[in-house]
Amino acid sequence: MELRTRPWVLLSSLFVLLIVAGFLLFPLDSDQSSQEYASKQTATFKATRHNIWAELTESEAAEVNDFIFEEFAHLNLTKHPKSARDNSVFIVETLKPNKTDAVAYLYDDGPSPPERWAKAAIAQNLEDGPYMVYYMIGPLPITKDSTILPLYYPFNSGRNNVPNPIQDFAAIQDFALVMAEDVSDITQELLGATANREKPDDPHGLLAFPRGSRIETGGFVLWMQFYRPGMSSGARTLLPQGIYAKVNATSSDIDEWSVGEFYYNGVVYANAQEFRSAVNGPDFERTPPNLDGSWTDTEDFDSHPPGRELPPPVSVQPYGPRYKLDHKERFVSWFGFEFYITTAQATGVSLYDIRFKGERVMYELGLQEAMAHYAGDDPMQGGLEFMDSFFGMGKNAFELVPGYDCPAYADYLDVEWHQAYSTHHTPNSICVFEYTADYLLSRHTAQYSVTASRNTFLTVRSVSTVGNYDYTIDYIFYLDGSLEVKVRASGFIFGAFYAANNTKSEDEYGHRIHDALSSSMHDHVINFKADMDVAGSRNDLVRLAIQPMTKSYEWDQPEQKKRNTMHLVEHPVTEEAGLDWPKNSGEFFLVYSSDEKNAWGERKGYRITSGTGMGSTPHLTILNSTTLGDSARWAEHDIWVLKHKDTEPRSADPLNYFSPHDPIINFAEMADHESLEHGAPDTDYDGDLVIYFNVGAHHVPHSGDIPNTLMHTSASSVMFVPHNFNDRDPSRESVQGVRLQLKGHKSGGFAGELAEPNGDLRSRMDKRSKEGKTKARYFGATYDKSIKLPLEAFEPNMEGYVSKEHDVTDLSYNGSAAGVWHREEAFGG
Ligand SMILES: [Cu+2]
Repeated sequence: MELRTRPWVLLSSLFVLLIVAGFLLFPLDSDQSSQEYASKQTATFKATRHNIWAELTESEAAEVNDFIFEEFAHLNLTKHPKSARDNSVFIVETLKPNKTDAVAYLYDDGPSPPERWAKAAIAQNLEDGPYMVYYMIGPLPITKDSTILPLYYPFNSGRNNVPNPIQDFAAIQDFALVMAEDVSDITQELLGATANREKPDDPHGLLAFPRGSRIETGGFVLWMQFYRPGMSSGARTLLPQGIYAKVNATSSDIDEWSVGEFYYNGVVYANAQEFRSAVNGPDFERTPPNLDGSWTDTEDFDSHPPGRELPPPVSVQPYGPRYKLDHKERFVSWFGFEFYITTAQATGVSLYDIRFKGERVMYELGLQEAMAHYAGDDPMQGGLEFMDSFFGMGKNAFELVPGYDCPAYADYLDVEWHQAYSTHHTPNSICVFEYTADYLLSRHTAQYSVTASRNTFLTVRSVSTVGNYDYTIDYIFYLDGSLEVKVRASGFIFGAFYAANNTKSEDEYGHRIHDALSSSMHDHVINFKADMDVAGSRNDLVRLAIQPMTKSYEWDQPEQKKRNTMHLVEHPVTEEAGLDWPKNSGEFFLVYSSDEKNAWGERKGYRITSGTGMGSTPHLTILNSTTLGDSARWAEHDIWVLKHKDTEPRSADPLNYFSPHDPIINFAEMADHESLEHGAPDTDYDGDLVIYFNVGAHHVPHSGDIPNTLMHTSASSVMFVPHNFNDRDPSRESVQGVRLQLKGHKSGGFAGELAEPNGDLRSRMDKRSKEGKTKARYFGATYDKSIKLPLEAFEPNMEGYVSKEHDVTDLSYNGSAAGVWHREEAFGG
């Protein structure tokens, strides 16, 4: 995605950043289209309760904004701030109700919904400068009883604010431009290009982007690197230019900032003049430039290998959806699963009150933070790290491409969010659809019969595009009660400049993937919260180890004195802890109900396991990251178990990015080894557990990541799998499939033990079928009527595709969680 830049914007970001319909099928031979069928379903299907987590409506947001304006008149709030020195309301959104209040409404009969409150982040100048300050506003709707309170309780720092280190965004942009112009003779000499003040995105010009690094002593040190802006595909993160400038930004007054050292081809120069002298000297060692070209194009429109003349197979949904969707309450019901969908600006989609066949499974499931942490021996990659909630995984969940992001038949949901006094409407940014896998859920061949059950699942999908990466985030539900959280990444990598004539350490941090580009290793660690309530909120986490042992059995005597074998050993997890996936998958992490058992006397449980994708889901390789400080301690282990507390609703906050060494939420202080013991008379803990877990990848991009990283191999997931939760496989009652009775009524024996020595299964099936003796008995409905499908069922017509509302967020610092300056006002655009 190309950034939206202004002509005068050289620096598209401070922190970098970036760069980084469902029409349905019409059975034409039927009076009732599936769309009509679906809309009738929708019209009649109602959630039993309100979606108490729903995002503020536009009118609620306006009401909250007006209320703050009146109540906080002393702050001189402006609707069009020109810099961080102006006070303004940045965002308003729903303050999700405390679980303690919500569960009474959800699970007890009678109580009314919990009070509805809003949360606001106000850009506010305190005594020592600009801050982002959190408040809570409510109850809603606004009445004379409503109030505004500082919002402290979700933040274990004890603060409700974070200093905003950037005082004047426009001035920083200008600072970068002046720096670039001061060395234009050098960039012309080495790169054949200069910054273009009149046209910063000139593909033949240069941009300079900084990597902000909050240092422990306060203030910033910025390293800026030159980039080419990219041509047709805007591949600027593939176009680092290998000239870096250090900016001393420790003062909050930009007038006191200065450009210091330069870095090129492994050499540090004390200042621009020393760099210039070296460039003009006889012994200067150049390195080849990193030029744009067709190698960064994301598409090849011209190649025609055999087969490309035909489009590929697609999935269709001939008779309409089988899930029920209450659009208003964002409530979904599908074969025993029920849940509510909501969104937040920072974190995107969350699901609440997930039940399976009427029993509670999870109270909450949702993204907390998406981090990418790089390593390298240059000043940019060496300290580069992104936490994408800062830019907004929800705000940047753009419209989905129908028929591509989701099947043509998917249902879509719109998202609204409220920032700087306006409501942004992103249409079709969440899709819901059923899909049938290309492999079966179960099959069994017996001597006289074969049975096959389709694996049909339900997916809730969104795609968050933050800078250079597109993250596809799926919540997947299976007929047996399993849930999966899966993230796939695509887009341009954030590459490093490869000094091709330098013999030192480039290959230590990645592979050379073009003339002067290194693939730049990095870890993606993406944190989710799963507030598990397995058959109720009282739960226990146990590690069920599969262990080798040597044992003597009485029945083995006297022939076998000792037998080498294995067994199960249960290790209860008795305090808050971070766990890593065990070696050889040698342990099951099980969340058991403390109270509820199945028919066999076994505790009802769900297993948490690294799911499908490329290898086990990772945690951060870097130990005690210098860049991250205390801002993302959740990245240090694979899964975490914590006590549920209303005062710890999230593992992270977007503003952690601003103060990594003193974050507003420090996860390490949440996961602080408190006892999980419950049930004894002297404990007051109720046994309600929260799990945090990570997905992601150790990403070592290779030549195949050019132009874009591919989703099928950048995928990872965590699954929650019923473990004695039911008395037997619950998918039997809902699955669709067929049993073929091959011979008579019997079904005993194994397929290999053939009664007819010469007949293999297939030939017998064929023979019986010809003789009309094979009986096919279906479970679940069958396709019993052929229909004509319109072309749109295969390929939505997107000629002239326009979204009036499509709002590509500015991913610069200005579009981040702390960017509060009104662009038009500030820059006259
Ligand atoms: Cu990556």
